[in-house]
Amino acid sequence: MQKKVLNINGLTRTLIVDPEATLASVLREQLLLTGCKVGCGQGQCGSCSIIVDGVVIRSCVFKMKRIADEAKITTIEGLGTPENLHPLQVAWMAYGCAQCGFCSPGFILSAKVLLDKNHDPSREDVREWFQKNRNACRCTGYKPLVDAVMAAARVLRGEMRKEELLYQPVGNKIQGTTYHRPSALRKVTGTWDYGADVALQMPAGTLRLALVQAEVSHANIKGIDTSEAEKMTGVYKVVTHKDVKGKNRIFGCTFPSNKGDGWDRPILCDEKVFQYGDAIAIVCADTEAHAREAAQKVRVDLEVLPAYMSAPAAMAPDAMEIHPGTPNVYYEQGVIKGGETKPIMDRDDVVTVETNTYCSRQPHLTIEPDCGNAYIDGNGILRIHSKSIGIHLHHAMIVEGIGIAPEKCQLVQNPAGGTFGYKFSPTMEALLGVACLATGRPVSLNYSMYQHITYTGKRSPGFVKCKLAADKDGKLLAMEADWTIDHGPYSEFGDLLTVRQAQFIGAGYDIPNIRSKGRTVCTNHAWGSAFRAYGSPQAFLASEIAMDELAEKLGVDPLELRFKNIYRPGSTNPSGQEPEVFCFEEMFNKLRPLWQEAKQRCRELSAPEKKRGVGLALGIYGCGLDGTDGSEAWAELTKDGVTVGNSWQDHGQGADIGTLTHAHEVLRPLGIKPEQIKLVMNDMALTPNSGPSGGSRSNVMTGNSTRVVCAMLLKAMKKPDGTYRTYDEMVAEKIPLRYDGRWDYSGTACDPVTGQGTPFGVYMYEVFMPEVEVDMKTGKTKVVKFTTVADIGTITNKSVCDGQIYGGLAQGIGLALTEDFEDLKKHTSLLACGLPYIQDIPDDMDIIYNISPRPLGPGGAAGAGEGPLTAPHPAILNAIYNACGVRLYAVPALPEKIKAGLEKLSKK
Ligand code: MCN
Ligand code: FES
Ligand code: FES
Repeated sequence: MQKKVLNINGLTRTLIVDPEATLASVLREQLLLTGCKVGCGQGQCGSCSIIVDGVVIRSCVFKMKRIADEAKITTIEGLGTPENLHPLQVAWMAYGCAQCGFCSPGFILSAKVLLDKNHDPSREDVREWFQKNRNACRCTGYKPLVDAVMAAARVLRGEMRKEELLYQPVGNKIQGTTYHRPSALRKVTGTWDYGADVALQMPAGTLRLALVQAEVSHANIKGIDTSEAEKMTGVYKVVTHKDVKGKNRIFGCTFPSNKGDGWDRPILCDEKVFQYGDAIAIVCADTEAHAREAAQKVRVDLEVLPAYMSAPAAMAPDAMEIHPGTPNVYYEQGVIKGGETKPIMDRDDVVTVETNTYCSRQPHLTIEPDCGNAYIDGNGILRIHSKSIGIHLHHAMIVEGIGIAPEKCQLVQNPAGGTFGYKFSPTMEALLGVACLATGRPVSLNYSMYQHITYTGKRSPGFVKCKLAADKDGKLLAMEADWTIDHGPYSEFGDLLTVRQAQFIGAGYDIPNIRSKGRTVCTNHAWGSAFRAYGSPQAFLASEIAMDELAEKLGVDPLELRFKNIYRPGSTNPSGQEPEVFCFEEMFNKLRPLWQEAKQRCRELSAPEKKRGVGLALGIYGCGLDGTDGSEAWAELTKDGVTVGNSWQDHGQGADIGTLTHAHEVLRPLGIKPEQIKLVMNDMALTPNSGPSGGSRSNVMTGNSTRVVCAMLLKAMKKPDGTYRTYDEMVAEKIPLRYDGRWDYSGTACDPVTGQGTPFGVYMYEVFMPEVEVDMKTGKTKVVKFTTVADIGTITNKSVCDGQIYGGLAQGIGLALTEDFEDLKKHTSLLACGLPYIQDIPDDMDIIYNISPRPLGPGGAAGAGEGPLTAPHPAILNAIYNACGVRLYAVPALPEKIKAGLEKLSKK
């Protein structure tokens, strides 16, 4: 131990510290300065950035012994107060930079040092700075962050006032504007408490948990010996499957035609290990360090079995059933639309192309690792706080497995540092519940980034074949597709993902005749969880490369071929459903002149060493769960305004501003200001079932239910003369103050044999046009410009939509070029998994909105989150082909693959 005298946020403090401890741990754990966020813990993400003597320090890897006495330390808590924010904090709020907000304190402090040194930086200076300081953001696509730094610099130079940065409502209207999200202030001041922060604030006696995890991918468990671990310092209990009171399985919500029963995922492994990282035991101890140490001492006797690490391996005739009794191919989905396709494909006057693509096991790479807490409250209710983006859904999936009456368990969402869909699956909820019940004590569990990456779900790889047939004029006549989804060992939502291929392969085009078939396969690689744009990246990779190949074969421009075939009145999508709006014609017309310019630019800027190319793809996504979907909310008049309650879980996308905007828009006739609307969200004790925040459904579903309940309240307040009753008048007249309501979409889920149905009432439409530069020596590809035309209906909040689209495009660039989680030994950190940093994402990104109000959308809006990640990657692969002639059918397009392709071409 060592005494340190440090100047922290302007005040001299005397601390006793372990010289080997990191600055981050001292700030967070000893001083509870939890504005210092720890993401990777490995110096790779910059979320823990702190200013020490005017230098940006990644405090998670900076040991206390390196800090000189009297060092001046500035944390986010010392930068500005809510009453007097630093211009960077205001700019972060104004430009929508704090989406999940987990990276915000680190970025803001890093930018502060830059602006102290350079009062007038260029955008490139800012980008270089964030690159050099490893500041990583998974949500924003970086461009808004640069905008914010440039704006803050203007304020600091005295060219504008910081008050001018934030949008002030004109005519009391916030819909469609850049009004900041209600959570932004807490995010930029470091007081938005994520799960790991909540854990530090829990009372003494809280047990800290560590998992004993499988280090093989497939095995029979012959015995678990916890005796040595139980004797370790600080250990309270080691929980195994024997302590689980219930079924010890998580329910996978499987479809009736699934060959499994959905009860295949253990909470704690009992008979078998199904994948690397599977939880076998939970050590509950006084400190996290003690729990982790003891976890090493649990002995697990395993009989290792052959591991089937991809779908083809698990489909081999001699492969054993991973879940005995259920075939590895456990769900099949077909499409039968229109007439037979074979006679069309065989015709002499028809042009056909066929692609065979592979979409990878993309990792989510949130900057915040998974974490959660649980306790039993004064009413004997087990309360589980986690990053769940479906609190009611997850409740239904876990209660029977834990062995608790449904009414005795409630889920609550902690502020989440991004999920991008991995939290559509329960991760640690059941583990927390089991540990809390087995010990009777409050518990908390934090994954390290290694655990987070290796033991949360991933995008399921898709092997997709797509054959298109067109007449000589390029009019599509028929499509045949075949797909195989590697869904890892657990069936939850694996059938749904397979249905998504039926819905999206070839979507966007009027294809009258389709015959397709696909299947879900159980493997021993990472379990398949939802990932933004769920299912569509696999589908569009195949059909959007096929469209480019068809254009080439026909000798027509790829934009014009698409234009000829897009949805027009009379068209139906692959599910046989008529699109709710026909917006593609306008979208392509907007893009056409830019496409011509881009082609010209690429020709002009291409050099023998670095070639440029431009590509196209379209993408579509539905807003909702398949078929019938609904959402509940409530609104209550209070003395000070209106309180609105719903369970619109927030990944970071902006559930708060969505709720506020929809409520405010309906309640505006009252003259109510946005700040008079209080939000109560995402706690099963207080908020109703609004459904999960997946499938980009919430802006439509919960936007609508929020509007419905606000309209009910407004109606109740209306007087015969058209004016509105006050709170006191409502009370005096004994008119109810609270209104509970719901909104439903009644569609038909797609049939497993024909794939036909009316799964979604509202869709998002997007066209992607990236420009790339390929280094002809190394094969390294850079996206230098990205233009997209998006139709997401009426805009609810402009900076949210911009941020959703920039962020989605950035993830598409990662999917196309760098990201993967295939090699369990290699792909174990943000860096090794290929997380894009700022220099990997172009600053030159343009969004063109085409606004077609949706008949069923709240105020005409669709969703926004998933559209931008549907098909940016085939567009990038098409651009690579345009640049250098190398045609790739699999992502990521790593430099070595392009280089090999170039070498092959040069030998021709
Ligand atoms: N929105 C809008 N105007 C529209 C459409 C949407 O302002 N016309 C806003 C909504 O109010 C909401 C946001 O855009 O704030 C996204 O809305 P929507 O597409 O309905 O999606 P959900 O709210 O259901 O959120 C989920 C969606 C999904 S499925 C994933 S995955 C995802 C995503 O949104 N993960 C995200 N966006 C993310 N953004 C961040 N920062 N982090 C994640 O983990
Ligand atoms: Fe410190 Fe990532 S760099 S948490
Ligand atoms: Fe940057 Fe979410 S806002 S990681």
